[in-house]
Amino acid sequence: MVSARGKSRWSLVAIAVGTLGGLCGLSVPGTGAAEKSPSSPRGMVRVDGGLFMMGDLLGDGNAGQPEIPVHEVALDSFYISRYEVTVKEFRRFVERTGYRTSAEKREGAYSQSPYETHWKLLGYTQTDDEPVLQMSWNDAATYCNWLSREEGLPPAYDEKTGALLDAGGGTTTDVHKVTGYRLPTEAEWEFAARERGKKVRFGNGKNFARPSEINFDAGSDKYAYAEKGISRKRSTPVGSFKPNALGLYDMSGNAWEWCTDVLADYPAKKRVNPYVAGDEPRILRGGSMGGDAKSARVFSRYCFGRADHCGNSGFRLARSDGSKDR
Ligand SMILES: [Ca+2]
Repeated sequence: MVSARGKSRWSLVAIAVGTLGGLCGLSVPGTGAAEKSPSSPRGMVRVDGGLFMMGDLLGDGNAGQPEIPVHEVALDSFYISRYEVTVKEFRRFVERTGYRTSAEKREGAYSQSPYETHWKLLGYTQTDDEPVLQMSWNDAATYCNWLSREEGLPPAYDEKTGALLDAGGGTTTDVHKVTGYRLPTEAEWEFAARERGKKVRFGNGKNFARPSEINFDAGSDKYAYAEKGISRKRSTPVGSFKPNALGLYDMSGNAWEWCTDVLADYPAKKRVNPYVAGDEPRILRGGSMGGDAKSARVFSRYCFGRADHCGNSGFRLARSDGSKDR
């Protein structure tokens, strides 16, 4: 479990990033809306399991952020969505259920910012194929459960506690006993973003960030591993930029992506299919349109409470494979 001191430190990180996220509610000229979007239905990529060294292998992380110690992780195979969940997909869920998001219910942090928005009111107009934003972890988990039920699968989450559920509806900490749609674990997310654990800095398989290749805030040139350029401060259609070697789009940048885990400091010892249970805060990965290149690194970790949300927060889906083949 994370220490009280650790929680305090992370709360400050979350607040700083949340403030940044609020800036994305500003209306600014869009630049990526006309770029190509996926023509085929959204699908998932099977990621073969394996061993990798999780954590900041390149030494770029903030001293106070626990991207280290680098430690060995073994993962079984899993599925992860090629794209972030889109406005169109989320709207279908809302139209069929009448669901109201945390932001619409004024739950969680950041809904009271000067740029108060929700997924239908962002301060700029999104197309249907842009990532749904202002998502809380609770919103993402509820969407996962709805989609599971739509397809006749057992729901993955207890929506009250945020706990994972196995196929029989019992609470589990073994992610591979979860049958329905869920969020990726933090380890799965990093493994997939790093093309099955390669030593790369960004989720498109590259070590240098260009705003023509990743939707991040490139308005400053603070880092040697990023090109200074445009700060869109808005989403781009999912799949606007080249994917990584696994065929995954926007693993760095665009929407910031919720993971299923609760925050904890990394241990030094090896972990197998790691999943950190608990209440909150929950992990976000990959940086976003409103974050700088440092936050878009595949190693970068942030967190919010379960009902918190901001103009950058979205998600993508995962499923367990069920086989033990690492
Ligand atoms: Ca993303």
